Amino acid sequence: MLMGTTGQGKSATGNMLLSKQDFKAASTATSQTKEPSVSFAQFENKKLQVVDGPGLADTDMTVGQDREATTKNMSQALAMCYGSVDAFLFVTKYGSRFTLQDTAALEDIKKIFGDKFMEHMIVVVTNGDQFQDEMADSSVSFDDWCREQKGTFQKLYTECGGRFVLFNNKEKEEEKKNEQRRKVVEMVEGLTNQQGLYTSRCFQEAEFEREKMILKHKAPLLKKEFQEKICLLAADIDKYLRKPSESATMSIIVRVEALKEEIKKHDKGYGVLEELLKMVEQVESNLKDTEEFLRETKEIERNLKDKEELLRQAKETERNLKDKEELLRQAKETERNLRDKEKLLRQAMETERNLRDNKELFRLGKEMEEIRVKQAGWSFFGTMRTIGRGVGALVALPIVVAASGVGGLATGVKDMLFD
Ligand SMILES: Nc1nc2c(ncn2[C@@H]2O[C@H](COP(=O)(O)OP(=O)(O)O)[C@@H](O)[C@H]2O)c(=O)[nH]1
Ligand SMILES: [Mg+2]
Repeated sequence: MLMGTTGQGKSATGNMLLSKQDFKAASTATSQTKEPSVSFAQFENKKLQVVDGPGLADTDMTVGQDREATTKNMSQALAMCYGSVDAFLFVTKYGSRFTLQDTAALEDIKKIFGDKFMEHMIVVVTNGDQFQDEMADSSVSFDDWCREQKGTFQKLYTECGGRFVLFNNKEKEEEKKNEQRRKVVEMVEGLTNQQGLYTSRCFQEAEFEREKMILKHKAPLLKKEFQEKICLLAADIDKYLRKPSESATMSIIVRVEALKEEIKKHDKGYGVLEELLKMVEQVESNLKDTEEFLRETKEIERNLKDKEELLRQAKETERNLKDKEELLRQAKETERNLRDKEKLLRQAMETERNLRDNKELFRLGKEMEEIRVKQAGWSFFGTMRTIGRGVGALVALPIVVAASGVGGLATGVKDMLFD
């Protein structure tokens, strides 16, 4: 499977290997073949199957706009190999140096295909004609030159076990063409014998890192999108805090939860969008803090009102008490007055009684006087009667009638005097 950034000579290399022009080689780096294509050929009794892998535009790989599509194309290319690859031919042009773009592209390809990728990689350095021209006057071989390289190139050379091949796609001599074809085929065979095949299982094992890489490249866009949503949410929370209501709280809570869920869905547990999740959680925690603060303020307000009410009641009680004291004082005064009146009454009654007693005494006195006067009269006539009775007894019975007449006369006189 051929791979690498656009314009490095993938299609030309594929055509050279197959000895036919099945892959469309572009003359400019701008025209690219993004879709993979496959072709077969016979080379020295060996059946060759070559997949012209998806062209990774430099811009794609460095800016990382569409890793998802690239991965899709890669997996499509893998399917074209029936799920197993003998070798990945990473194509890079001699003379253009091993650029940062190449490094970035390779890093992403490694993530797409996983750990086993490097074990199955061969670096094909195209523009062999240019190399030969430059080295024409020196005895430096391609291998010598590779070993002399520094930096990322050297790192890559070591990493893939020195599997570097120089390729001249402009070669005209058939023997030289076959020679370079043979070199690549032998290297692939050696690799397969040593490492086995790269299979779709290896691809599956790389899924986690691949998805994470895709997400990482999508992250800036996603972050921008979510940051806008978070800003809107924060603005709405601010509005809500100025005029809190139960329905607004509910709607904000629902939105916070939905946003968290959406971020988690995109993150798929890779932690790439962790930062966004933290932002939403921060907004959520601010909301909770403010709500708590508002609740506390309301409670303080309520307590204050309660206290004010208590104070008011206490004052009223005090006022009532004073009123009662006044009433009590008045009652006592009334009682005192009553008692005074009672005393006066009692005195009046006593005076009356005394008066009555005096009157009685006076009456009794008078009566006694009268009795005394009567008694005095009675005693005179009694004496007279006794004398009369004595005289009568002495007089003879014949004069009893005359004596009784005198007695009756005396009694009639007495009754007339005292009744
Ligand atoms: N001189 C020279 N040009 C080459 C070589 N290989 C490819 N090219 C040219 O480089 C350009 C890009 O090649 P192409 O195969 O389309 O690159 P791809 O985008 O990787 O498929 C084309 O104009 C090719 O003719 C080479 O070995 N020597
Ligand atoms: Mg191409």
